Amino acid sequence: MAKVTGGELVVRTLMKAGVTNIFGLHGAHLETIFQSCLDHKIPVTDTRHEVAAGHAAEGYARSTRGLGVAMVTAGPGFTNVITSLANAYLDRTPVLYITGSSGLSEAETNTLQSGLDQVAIATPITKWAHRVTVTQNLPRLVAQAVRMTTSAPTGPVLLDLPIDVLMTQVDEESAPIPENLQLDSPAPPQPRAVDEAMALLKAAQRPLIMAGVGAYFAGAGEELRAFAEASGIPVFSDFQAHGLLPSDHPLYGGTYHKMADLSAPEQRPDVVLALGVRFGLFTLGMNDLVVPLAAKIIHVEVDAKEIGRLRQAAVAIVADSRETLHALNARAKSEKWPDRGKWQQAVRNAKVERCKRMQEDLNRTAPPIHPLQAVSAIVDSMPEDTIVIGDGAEAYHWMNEVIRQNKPGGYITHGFLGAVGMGLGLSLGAQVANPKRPVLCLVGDGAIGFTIAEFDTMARHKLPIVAVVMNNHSWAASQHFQEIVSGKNRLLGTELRDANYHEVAQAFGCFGRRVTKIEELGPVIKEAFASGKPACVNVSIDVAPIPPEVHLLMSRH
Ligand SMILES: Cc1ncc(C[n+]2csc(CCOP(=O)(O)OP(=O)(O)O)c2C)c(N)n1
Repeated sequence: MAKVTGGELVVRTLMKAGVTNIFGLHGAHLETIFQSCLDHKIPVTDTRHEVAAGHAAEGYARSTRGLGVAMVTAGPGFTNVITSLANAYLDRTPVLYITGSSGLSEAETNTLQSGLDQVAIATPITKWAHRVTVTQNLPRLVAQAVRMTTSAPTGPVLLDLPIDVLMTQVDEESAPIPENLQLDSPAPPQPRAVDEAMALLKAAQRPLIMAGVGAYFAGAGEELRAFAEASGIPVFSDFQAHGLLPSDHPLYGGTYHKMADLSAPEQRPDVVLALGVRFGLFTLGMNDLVVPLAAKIIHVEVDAKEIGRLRQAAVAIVADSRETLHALNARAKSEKWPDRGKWQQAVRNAKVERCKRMQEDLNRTAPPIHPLQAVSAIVDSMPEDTIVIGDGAEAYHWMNEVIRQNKPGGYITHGFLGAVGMGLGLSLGAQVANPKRPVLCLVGDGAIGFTIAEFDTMARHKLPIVAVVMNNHSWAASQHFQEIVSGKNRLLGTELRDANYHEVAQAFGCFGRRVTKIEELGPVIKEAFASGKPACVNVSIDVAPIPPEVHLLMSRH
């Protein structure tokens, strides 16, 4: 009978789950897994810091709606990836984290990279964290981990694999690889709830659809478009659901924050169909600027605990967003919908007015470059279908004003953890998952410092990501918060030095360029993409302007 290592069983099970890429950083504890990846030609994108491997697995999952896998070694490898675990947990991103750990036979011996109960540490920030103690159990438990990670509500799982469990050789027949690793069973809505939702939407004067992260992960784009067009109801979205309806679609209003522009009493939405929406930070919490307190909410969510979290639901539907839209569409065709022309026009006018308010900033001719000018030039000169990763803080709030997307999964930015510094890692995963799509990472000069060595990972793995540093010599969101809350003369720990970040990228073999004049920016972005290399474009921008969305967020304090 053929003998196999535990590491081989892990890799065979992952392959059965359809895994074709793994992100990680080597450690002796993982050696058998690395060797099996070599044997089976499973590419491992090896990063310079474990947090980047974790974020890369998140970027892979978020850009594909599929499973991401990260592997990190025992002890410091594990502690380094914790920010990614927490990020994936709060965002419900389907990532399987594999961590090595010291051998079972060496328990409590102060051996290398040991002494931590990794499962206990990971438990509150995962759907499930488990230590495998018997080699033959690896296929069954890896399969269970994959099923838990990828089923609704999705979320991270951590498997802790002791080195001796991985190195032990067992008869392959004693550990068969399970079937049905990726379950595809989205929950349909109750017909009665669909009737109630339909009645509310038809009777509404100013209904809106909010497409959330759940709508994106459900793959609800086509059904969403069909329902919006049949009912004439305008759509707003969160970042992750951006592109479910193309940005230039006449019924697309923008990201959630822009709903705050519908502030006049005669413009406030009265019924909201919230598809896979998680109320909180991006709907401005308890504040009613985005979703009026008086609005009736039809809340469709796979996770019952999201319903009623911040807003009572007039109709609660614990179901998959695509399935629910499918049921609504089946009814929508035979319904006679009220004329929504005036309401649609009001939503379009709000968009036009917002653009007009920005025009003066866009027209600036003298340096320094206004951040809005910078993001606008970037969007105008990046190739079609570019996946945009937004990091920093104010940087991506500026991007929110101008981004245009025609496909979903092309705009990935902060979730509830608000983890500054995750951008380059997310970009690695997005680029590996989408080798034919250009990837642009917009990043603050503070954020770039967290994982700047990942330019090396990009160069070694030939991942032609274009990183654009919005260089304002400042942790700008922090600086502006200090200025507003504590006073302009009360700055501490929020200023940075100007630095040649592009030269760091060059040192790793990437394309690098500094831009100080707005007219140079578009051509340099084009040049960076055309170079076919990873790139860093270091743009000097004005620190003073505050994005309108950040004003809105800060006005709550
Ligand atoms: C890991 C982490 N550390 C600190 C913070 C607090 N924080 C929020 S915004 C911000 C400033 C970000 O500065 P930068 O990356 O330069 O982007 P900018 O705001 O200038 O666009 C900081 C430090 C955070 N959210 N995450």
